[in-house]
Amino acid sequence: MKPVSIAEVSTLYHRPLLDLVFEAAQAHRANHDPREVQLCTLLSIKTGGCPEDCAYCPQAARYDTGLNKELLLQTEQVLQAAQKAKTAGSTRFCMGAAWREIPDGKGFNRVLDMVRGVKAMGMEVCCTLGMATPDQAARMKDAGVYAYNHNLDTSREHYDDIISTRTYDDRLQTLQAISDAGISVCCGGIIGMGESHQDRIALLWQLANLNPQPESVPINALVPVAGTPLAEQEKVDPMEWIRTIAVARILMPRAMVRLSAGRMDIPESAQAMAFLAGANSIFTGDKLLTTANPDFDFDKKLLDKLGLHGRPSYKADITEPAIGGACGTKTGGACGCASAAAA
Ligand code: SAM
Ligand code: DTB
Ligand code: SF4
Repeated sequence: MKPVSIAEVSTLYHRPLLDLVFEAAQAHRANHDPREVQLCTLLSIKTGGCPEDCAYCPQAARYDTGLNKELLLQTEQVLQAAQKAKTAGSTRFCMGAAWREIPDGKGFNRVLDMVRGVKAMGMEVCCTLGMATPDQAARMKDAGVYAYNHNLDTSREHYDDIISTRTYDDRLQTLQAISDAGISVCCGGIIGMGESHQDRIALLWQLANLNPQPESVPINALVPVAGTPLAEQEKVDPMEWIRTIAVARILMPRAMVRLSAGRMDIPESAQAMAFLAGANSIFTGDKLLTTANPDFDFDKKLLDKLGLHGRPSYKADITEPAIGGACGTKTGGACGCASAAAA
């Protein structure tokens, strides 16, 4: 992928919204089945008590958010939750821990057991456990971790206003270790933390220039939690959320662009527009890690209304026949392109 300049990202970002959505929809249809949405479910396997100071996070020990701390769950509890998610149609299970970095020892060994168990169910396994070393990344790969989520969160310039206990370069190093181990990188950010448009542009620019580009890009809208320094932030304007999604789709055409935190406050019609603008993945189930998310039933109805359906697990690994037409799609005509349908 040719590097993109920050000026190019800025020009894209500032385009009239509907032009941007139209172009993003074309990029989406040229690279994905536009009817398909990846359904992922999160579980917090170790909750709260985190030593970091991420200003948005209800799990940071230093903020009084009223959260009940929980030690690392037992493998059996996790496998039960994964089975429930699978039964509800989810194909990726993501385990999150409120750790600064992965601690070597019993805890990590137990997480690797969880990974093996979830993988055996046929689900894609994702982990988000904080910073990881190359050796830990290799062990996760061996156990069957498919993707690792580690977000840049915001621009390099805005980062220091949000987190002081680890650096932007620490994050880039973990991403490198993950991708070197052959694990798929899931990396995105949060909007609505008081950042400028320029900060969003810089974040999107940084994500698009990761090498390789992330396989999935979670776009979170801040969930302001009482007790955190960002508790009083104004809610993100859904049109700005859609703009960010559209730019992510155009810059990272092959990635899964995920509607992540914040959907509870975003009207259904705006979520529909986000799918048009190229989003093709959501978190399902009534809880994210510690905060609320639309329940399975709400999302099922939403997808039905829009004519969307779930994406099978491990689809990226299945070699698809080159059935694309002039538009470059591999959707066998699902894009609506006459040349693809005829091919
Ligand atoms: N402790 C690990 C870490 O920081 O990498 C893993 C879990 S952490 C909660 C994963 C991501 O959740 C963060 O990087 C952030 O992007 C997102 N997140 C956390 N709290 C949020 C909030 N209140 N609103 C939106 N996104 C949030
Ligand atoms: C991501 O980017 N968003 C998810 C997932 N990766 C781990 C987490 C959102 C957490 C929102 C706050 C909470 O529920 O604690
Ligand atoms: Fe800890 Fe992760 Fe929350 Fe930061 S985002 S405080 S590292 S759990």
